[in-house]
Amino acid sequence: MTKQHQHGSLLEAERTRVAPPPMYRVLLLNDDFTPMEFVILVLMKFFSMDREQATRIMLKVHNEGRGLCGIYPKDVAATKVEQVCTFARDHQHPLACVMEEN
Ligand code: NFA
Repeated sequence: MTKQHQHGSLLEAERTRVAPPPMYRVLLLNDDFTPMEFVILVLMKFFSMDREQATRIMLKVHNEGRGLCGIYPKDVAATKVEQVCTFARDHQHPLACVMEEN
């Protein structure tokens, strides 16, 4: 490493390091109509959960009003929300999915 590759006392790799992307929580919200089994299927299909994990999150949403599905960069979180909302609407269920900045 020669002098031309430094600015002040910082190496190039340190100087050009960027901040980590802002992360977003994706949550499911409870309602009185969407079947429990449908919510479990959503968690398995879009959040890669096994049935046991999906059942735990579904029951948390059912009992507490909302539950965390995952934490992702903004574009990934927005895509998950869109996919879940579209899938729910396609099956005539009112299931709501939202994202929140961490
Ligand atoms: N509360 C819904 C019911 O009793 C189940 C549900 C769970 C809906 C989680 C939405 C989210 N059928």
